[in-house]
Amino acid sequence: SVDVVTIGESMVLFQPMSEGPLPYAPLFTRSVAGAESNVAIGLSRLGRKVRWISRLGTDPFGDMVLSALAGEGVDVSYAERDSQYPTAIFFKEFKGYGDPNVFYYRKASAASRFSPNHIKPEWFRGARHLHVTGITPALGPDTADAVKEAMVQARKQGLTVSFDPNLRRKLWSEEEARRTLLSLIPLCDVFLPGLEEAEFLLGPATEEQYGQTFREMGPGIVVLKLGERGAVGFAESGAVRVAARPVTRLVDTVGAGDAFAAGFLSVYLEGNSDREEVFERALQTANVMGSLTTQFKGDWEGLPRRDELLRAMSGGKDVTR
Ligand code: KDG
Repeated sequence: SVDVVTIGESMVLFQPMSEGPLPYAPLFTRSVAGAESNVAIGLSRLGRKVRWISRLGTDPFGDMVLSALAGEGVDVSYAERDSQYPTAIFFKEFKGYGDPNVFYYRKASAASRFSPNHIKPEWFRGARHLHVTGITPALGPDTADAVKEAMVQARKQGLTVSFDPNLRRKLWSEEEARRTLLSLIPLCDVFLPGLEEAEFLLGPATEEQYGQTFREMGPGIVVLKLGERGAVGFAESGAVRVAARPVTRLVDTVGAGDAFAAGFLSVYLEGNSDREEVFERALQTANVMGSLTTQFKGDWEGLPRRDELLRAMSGGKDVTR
């Protein structure tokens, strides 16, 4: 049995070895990334059993995605292959500061063909929690319905559900994004937007108003990610605010939100997150995870194992030799 099931597209990722404009980047390293599999890897490294599900082409890149995730201890046995549509790829472009640019080649990918009839009850059997994001609904004609179906089926089987809106403006129109993301919030127990995403969804308001409004839509827990200001969480017991862990060398911000989600969920799964000290520790863990992963190139390569996380959280030093 598994702790967490997550569903969403993973792609082969090409990262230029040099900084600067992509047309002049001659050499690339190759990795695998996708918001949901980033979360899966984060949780797996912290000792949780995670199942990742997506659709991949029957191409060599599909093999690559599977072996990368399996190598991180993630259960990939329910991933599906499609001989008609390929595995997606994407590129990052490092400008030497802040967020890298991202270029997707994922239209008509195998995962963009996800539809509600692909979602199977056995995916969730014996599991405790489902994590999904707002990327999948943006991918294809039936993917929003597929995500909704997954959330409904998971809840029917008693799983709790977390939802990260992960707004990707390159993938869909603002109106469609807003309408679809808002429609999924009532189906989750834990909602994890960034401050900008909250504003995108609800318009200008205070952090407290965002927390309250989203909670009124359904989720018992709402966590607003505030970047370098940390995070504020809203639950039955009230609001908890935690400061960010300072980032000592910012290399690649992509994947920080996924690391945050993995950190939060790793504590949430312990139970009792309605207790203030557990909720606070979940937020602190999330923050530290987010900051650790921005210090390395790649979405997830810099994610810590449990002992590394505990050391980072206690401010201890690594023993390296
Ligand atoms: O959260 C990180 C993701 O954005 C990245 O891995 C690529 O899944 C991806 C996406 O759709 O943007």
